[in-house]
Amino acid sequence: MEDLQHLEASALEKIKSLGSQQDLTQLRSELLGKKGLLGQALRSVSALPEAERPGRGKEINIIKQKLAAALDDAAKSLAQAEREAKLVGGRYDVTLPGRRTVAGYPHPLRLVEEEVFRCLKSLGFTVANGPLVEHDWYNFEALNIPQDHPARDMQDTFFLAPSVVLRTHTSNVQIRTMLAQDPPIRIVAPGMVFRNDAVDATHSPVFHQVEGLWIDEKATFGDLKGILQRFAVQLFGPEAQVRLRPSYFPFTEPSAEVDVGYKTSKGLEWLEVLGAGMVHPEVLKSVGYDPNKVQGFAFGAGIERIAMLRYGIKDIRLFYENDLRFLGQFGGNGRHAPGR
Ligand code: FA5
Repeated sequence: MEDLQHLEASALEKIKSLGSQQDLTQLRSELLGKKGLLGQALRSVSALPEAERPGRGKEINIIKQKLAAALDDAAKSLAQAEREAKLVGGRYDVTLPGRRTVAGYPHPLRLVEEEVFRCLKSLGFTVANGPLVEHDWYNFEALNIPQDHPARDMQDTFFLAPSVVLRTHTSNVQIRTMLAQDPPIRIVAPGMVFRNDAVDATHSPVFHQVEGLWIDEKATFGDLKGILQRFAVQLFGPEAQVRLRPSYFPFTEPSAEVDVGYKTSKGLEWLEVLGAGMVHPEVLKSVGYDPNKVQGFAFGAGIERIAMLRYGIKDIRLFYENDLRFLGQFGGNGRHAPGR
């Protein structure tokens, strides 16, 4: 009995003073392993008189459980102590300020697109999309631009096959939407468009447009002007002005080019940002609408041109060069600019 009490006390003492996980593994095997002290004690039970054996065996097992529990507790404390030691004194300096990850930021063209959506959604417009690779009929013919019509020269076209084009404008979505649903219609259709234009500071062969279309029984040119003015104010501030110049599009009559006026040190300057007009009766007929019953207007704006005006960017090519120093100036007021 006494020898068992001694064994327990000295084992607990050793457990308390353990310094590492390695020592703990060693001690666990010395005490509880097959050839360990408690194993030996159990084996020695058989040498005792039969009457003493059960009591002795029970005693040894109780001690075995106590020591196993004490070893488990010690393992947890050691692991915790080792983690803390690593953090404070080891490879990690917890007092160093954190390294900031550079968050992504929206592209300025995306920001403008979102602003346009915000303006038009509040007027009940919903977003519609259409294909970039388009059949000639949706891009031209249904928009009252027949084969050999001189108006096709206005939009130099990339042909993929004799009747398949990269869409030259987002107006194809007008046709697809009107074919798919009955009036009233109020959609805004953003996306990429393609033209065989030479690159310069204000032209790119791939650019973005956003199309608007409103068809119902009485949508008027006055409504169109009102929307465009609202559009200009939302995008360029309360002093922005809108100027409509008579123009020609085969799919609208009357048609207008719309310029936005903005203040510079030299006075008011104007930049053409969109084309617009009342949807031509021939277009309404081509989608099966009755021009005597419904009418409406459409407009198509160049996103790049709006972004150039809004942010004072002089060269359209900057949008596509992916220079992070340029792109980082727009999202979240430049807070995420690289290198900060
Ligand atoms: C059109 O594309 C007509 N579909 C717009 C329209 C829609 C008129 C609905 C009436 C009704 P336009 O070719 O003018 O029109 O182009 C529209 C806008 O796209 C221009 O005002 C300009 O802002 C922009 N744009 C045109 N060509 C380029 C180019 N190469 N690079 C960048 N922006 C361009």
